Amino acid sequence: MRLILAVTAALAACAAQAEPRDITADVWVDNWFSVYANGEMVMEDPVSITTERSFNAETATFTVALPAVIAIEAKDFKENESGLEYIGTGRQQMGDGGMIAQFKDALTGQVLAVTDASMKCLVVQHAPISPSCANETNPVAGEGACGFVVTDIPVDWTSPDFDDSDWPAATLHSAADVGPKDGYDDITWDSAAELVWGESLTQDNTLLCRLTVSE
Ligand SMILES: [Ca+2]
Ligand SMILES: [Ca+2]
Repeated sequence: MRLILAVTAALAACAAQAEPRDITADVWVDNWFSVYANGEMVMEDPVSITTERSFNAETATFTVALPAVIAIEAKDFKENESGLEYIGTGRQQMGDGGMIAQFKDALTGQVLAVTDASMKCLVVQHAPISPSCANETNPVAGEGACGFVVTDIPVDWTSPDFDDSDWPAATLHSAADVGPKDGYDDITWDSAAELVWGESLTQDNTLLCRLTVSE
């Protein structure tokens, strides 16, 4: 009897903890993103990364049990593994990234989580290894300054159980450095929400980031 009561109490506690909540997310990424909540994809940037000047912000509401691990894949556009864009034109450059997001209780509007220095971001594509690649007349991915570093994506990186303790913290970047525009200006950002990326806005091209939304 005591065992049954204990099990019942444990189930009740579990059910209370897992009560689903409606979360509204605002996300802006230069240039493309997808968002997972407790391992389920809940948002995907509808504007293709190959769209020039893709600076849209997206807002979506999804249902998830709290606390929820939010996993964001963020990509700065690159034409190939060299990390460059506009290759072979007068505008050939490394291009830069940047991201900001906030997660609110959909009913009350209370901000429950934001992008800031407490989140974790693993860079999985870094290129070019030297900025001088952007000055080459014939930049070849993988050669010299145009080398690249690719990190394997852990298969379960969106899972709430994934251990990100050895991932680096996100790096904060100023609005002046990121130059956020277009969709960014359509959102009222909470003062705690920070622009983040890897250490390099230009050379860190694909990031996996994780943060937790709690009550
Ligand atoms: Ca970009
Ligand atoms: Ca870049």
